[in-house]
Amino acid sequence: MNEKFFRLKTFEKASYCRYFEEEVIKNLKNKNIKIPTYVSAGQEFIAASIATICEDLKIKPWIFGQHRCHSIYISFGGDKIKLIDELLGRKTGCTRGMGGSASIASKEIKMFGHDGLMGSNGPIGVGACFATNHPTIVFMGDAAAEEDYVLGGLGWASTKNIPLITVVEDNNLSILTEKKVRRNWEMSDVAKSFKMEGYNLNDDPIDLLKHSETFFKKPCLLNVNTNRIYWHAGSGMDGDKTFDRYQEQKKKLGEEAIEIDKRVKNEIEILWKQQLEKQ
Ligand SMILES: Cc1ncc(C[n+]2csc(CCOP(=O)(O)OP(=O)(O)O)c2C)c(N)n1
Repeated sequence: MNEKFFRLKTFEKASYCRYFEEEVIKNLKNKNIKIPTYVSAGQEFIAASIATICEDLKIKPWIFGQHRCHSIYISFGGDKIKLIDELLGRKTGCTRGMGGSASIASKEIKMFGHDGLMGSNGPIGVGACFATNHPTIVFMGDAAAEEDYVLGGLGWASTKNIPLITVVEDNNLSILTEKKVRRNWEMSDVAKSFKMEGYNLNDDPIDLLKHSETFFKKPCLLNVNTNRIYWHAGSGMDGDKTFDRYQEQKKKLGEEAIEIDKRVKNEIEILWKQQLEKQ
């Protein structure tokens, strides 16, 4: 895939995710959204890059996300109106207003909702992939990856050589506890010890593209270092010095990205306004 095309396509997806989340923050603050909400701003280049790669491969994977999954749903083509409605608790939401932010499911894009038990999507995704041999992606956080049942699933995936990608969105935090307090090991090494491909990389789209050669050919684990902008389940911020991949990519890509950014911001603001007026 042409590198510039890939970067711009990924940037456009990330842009939809970012402006969607900015509206989520506004609507949490003004209490239009009344449920616990997990915001993925800052981490959107992971799902955006992998979704762009899957489109290029013409593969529609099954997706097992965790609670912080708005960007996954949007990047893989989930209906944004249904997500707005879900967050507003409406029956027209993607999970009929019953799943909320943390359990987003979609038959259209084959995304399975999370049950709230951190890391449970790991072995469930492995089981689905093993039973069907359908290309599957499990997304989880760096804390979820520490759960024992995640490890059992990874061992099985490696032994059975199934078309599974496990993506650890490593924002270094479990709620507010840093990784260095919790453990002295890396998930990429754990994957290697299970004799599967294991990589430790950044959320720069090109880094992700470079590690995509084995996607769905054999099981692999990507530990992707990233940054969360907003606090767990709320609208507090981790600090204004947090590295922001979105701003970095916008600067790097220049005029074309600025155009995309403006167009998408406008589109998303209108979408939210229209949905809110339907109340
Ligand atoms: C088995 C289990 N333990 C604890 C919790 C409470 N809990 C919910 S989210 C969370 C932190 C999740 O961190 P991580 O997996 O890194 O994802 P992030 O929120 O950073 O995206 C915790 C401890 C839970 N839901 N399930």
